Amino acid sequence: MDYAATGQQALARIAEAQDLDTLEKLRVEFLGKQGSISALLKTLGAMSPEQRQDEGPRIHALRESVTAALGERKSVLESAALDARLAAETVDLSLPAPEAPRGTVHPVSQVMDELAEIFADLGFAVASGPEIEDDWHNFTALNMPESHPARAMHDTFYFPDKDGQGRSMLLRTHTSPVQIRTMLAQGAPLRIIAPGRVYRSDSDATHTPMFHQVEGLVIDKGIHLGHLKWTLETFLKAFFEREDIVLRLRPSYFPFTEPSVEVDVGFALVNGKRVLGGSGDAPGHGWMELLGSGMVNRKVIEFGGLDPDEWQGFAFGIGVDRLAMLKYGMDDLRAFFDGDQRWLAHYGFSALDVPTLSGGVGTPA
Ligand code: 2U9
Repeated sequence: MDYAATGQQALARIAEAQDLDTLEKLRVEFLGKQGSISALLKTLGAMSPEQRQDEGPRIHALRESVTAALGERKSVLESAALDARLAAETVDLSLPAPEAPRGTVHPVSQVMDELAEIFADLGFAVASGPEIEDDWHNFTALNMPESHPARAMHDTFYFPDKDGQGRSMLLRTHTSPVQIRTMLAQGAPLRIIAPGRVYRSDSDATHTPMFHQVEGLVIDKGIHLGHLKWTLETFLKAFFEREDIVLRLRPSYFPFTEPSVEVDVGFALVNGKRVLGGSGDAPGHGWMELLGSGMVNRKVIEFGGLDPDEWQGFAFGIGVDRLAMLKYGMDDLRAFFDGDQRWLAHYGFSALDVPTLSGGVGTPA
């Protein structure tokens, strides 16, 4: 049989194909299951061995030349198609870019940034430490002995194993161990705040098992309650962006401070809502308990590796979540940790609005 003529015809038609669809049809026509060259290959089975030896190589050569021609034509047509697309399609650089989804800064992070900014201005550094603590740093060094109720299993999350020194491991119940670690590592004088997550076995509308605190510690010579009161007043005025913040100090008790004071802030009732500012004793006003503080207990100064006859200090602790609620008007603490996108979009802050003192610290949502 004259395979050469068949081959020439096929190659000519392949060379003439003007698009990839036509080329694919030709491939099926020649090499598909029912294709003409496939049919020729099938005839080999019915041939005598001599005939097959003669015709086999010619049929295979025909198939190979057609296969090669299809491949070459395909790449020519593909690059022509690409050239045509490149020539026809243009990118309009003047179009606005599509909106990228934008997250928000969580109010807790925002308030922590505001606190760091305000206290930096007062000369305080930000200190941090582990959230998994041992009971010495979390309790013993803070003058909370073995018998202290806060150590009980129903208040504190313990790990089943002890550390290498046989100390119980737990999720820190306050950020105070950070101050102990900083005193031991850096000595005195010291001005630090320790913001961060803390954990207590507590859960209801106003308590979550994890919440945020900021604690402050000043250690220096001749420090007294006057320094504490001025620092808190200056901080609260900057944070709430009001000059008329009035403090009331009440005697209290904490194991780590002596004397200890509870700090109340005066508020007014405006349309049934509490607005900080003014004396709580004024008509229509009241006092709101806001934070705890005191002069650092001598024993705690000793646990921090310092001589309490030489060094004195004051310390305070505040709930950051509570501060955020008071300043930005949320009423349910639990929503802080639900991760609801709508809540975050409503109460969140733009990452581009970094709190600054000159800008009034709080930035518009
Ligand atoms: C060292 C010495 C003393 C930190 C203090 C408080 C008082 C306090 C609470 C406020 C609300 C915890 O978040 S809260 O539940 N804190 O009342 N914290 S004095 O005293 C320290 C800390 C570290 C070395």
